[in-house]
Amino acid sequence: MSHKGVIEQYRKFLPVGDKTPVVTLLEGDTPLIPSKCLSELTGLEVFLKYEGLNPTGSFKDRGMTMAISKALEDKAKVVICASTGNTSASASAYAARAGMKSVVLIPEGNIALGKLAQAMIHNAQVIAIKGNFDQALTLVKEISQKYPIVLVNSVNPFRIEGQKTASFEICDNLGDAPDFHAIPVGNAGNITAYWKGYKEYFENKSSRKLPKMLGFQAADSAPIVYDKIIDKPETIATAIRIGNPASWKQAVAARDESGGLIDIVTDEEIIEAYKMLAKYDGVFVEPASAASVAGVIKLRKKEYFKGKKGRIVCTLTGHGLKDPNIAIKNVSQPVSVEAKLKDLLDVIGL
Ligand code: AN7
Repeated sequence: MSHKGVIEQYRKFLPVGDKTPVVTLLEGDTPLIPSKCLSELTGLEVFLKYEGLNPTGSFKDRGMTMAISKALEDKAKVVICASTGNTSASASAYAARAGMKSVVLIPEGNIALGKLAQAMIHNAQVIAIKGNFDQALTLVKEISQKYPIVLVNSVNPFRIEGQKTASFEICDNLGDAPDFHAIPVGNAGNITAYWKGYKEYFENKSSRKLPKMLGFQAADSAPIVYDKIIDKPETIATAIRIGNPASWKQAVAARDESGGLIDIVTDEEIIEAYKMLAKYDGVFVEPASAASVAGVIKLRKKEYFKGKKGRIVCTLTGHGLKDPNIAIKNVSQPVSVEAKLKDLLDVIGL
């Protein structure tokens, strides 16, 4: 049977009824790709959950199909979010499909080009604020409390419900939960959602074990690791440039209940993993997504996996095409030659 989106696929695990109008772009059903280089490196079986293949190029679509469907059920006309880019891309696409207006607040100068283009072409009202994501989130929370506008950030519980379906897919794919699950952490909605999904599948006897959750924050945007709000978060991975995550407590619970950890990865480690995935596995992700892989590489160096067996799943949260500038900046540049065979052969080395 062809895939009909995450709501139809996992309806019995989701708070939807017969009357819920399902707004879907057929998100989900993303590939779980074996990683040869990471499996060799760690000695465990490593898989990449490639969420960049969702309709708007990130995992946010799983949550947005739920948030927008429920907003439509409640007859909402306008939705709002703060975003480092992917939430706004997804919200604007699903709102467009539902015939709703979307308003998105982004931190001026700190959003990847592709994401900005998405929100704009989907007809969102895009407002760049002279501040960071955390300030934008505070503002949209206040607006949604005072006016008839539905907030579709991950503080909206339907977002978490939709995003937990990624865990279900992984378990269905592997026949069980993995032993370790590595994931980037920004606003901490996704680690919360995955852990909820793994627990529900386990309780439903659809899986026999629970993974240890391994979360990774960028080194200068790591409030959970340092247990303090970061007023001026910085990182090349703009998607996770967040200093006061909304789902902070839930992320800590996921870490502690699962016996996992939340650690930092530096921008250098992120870029190294980003390039490695593209070069050896043929998988192009945006920098924030590479944080999960950078984390696994870091843990391997610290011998965390030594003597351990089993499977590691790394979530790759967004597509590399979201942020082409970063790719171009971090590799050698194309050479320019005359349109002559001899010149060309010289350059190729033939
Ligand atoms: C590619 O779009 O917060 O820990 O506003 O885009 O659930 O926040 C994006 C987050 C990881 C972190 N990878 O997930 C937004 C936003 C990518 C992301 C994260 C984001 P959360």
